[in-house]
Amino acid sequence: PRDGEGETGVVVQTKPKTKRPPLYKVLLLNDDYTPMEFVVHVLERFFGMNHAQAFEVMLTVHKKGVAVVGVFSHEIAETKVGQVMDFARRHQHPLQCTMEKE
Ligand code: TYC
Repeated sequence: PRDGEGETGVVVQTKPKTKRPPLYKVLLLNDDYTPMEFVVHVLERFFGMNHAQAFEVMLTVHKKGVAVVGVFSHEIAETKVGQVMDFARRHQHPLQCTMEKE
């Protein structure tokens, strides 16, 4: 019999099953129109970065096209994406923010 199976054909619990919830990366995408200062403000406002960190991450997105700006539970990641997309739309900037499973 396999580990934990005994002679009954029934698999009993082998591992303690405390599965951590999956995590999601929140990504910020570059574009040609959103002002740099606006992106810095977004990173400070929604991702708790200080000005220097925010400026650095903004420059990374500007140069590389995309960067991970945070890793969160599904619910928090969805909230962050929604907040950024809504804020950008209200200011008529084409800034894009997405999430993907880590
Ligand atoms: N590329 C933009 C510019 O030159 C700045 C920018 C940076 C836009 C990061 C979006 O996620 C972004 N004004």
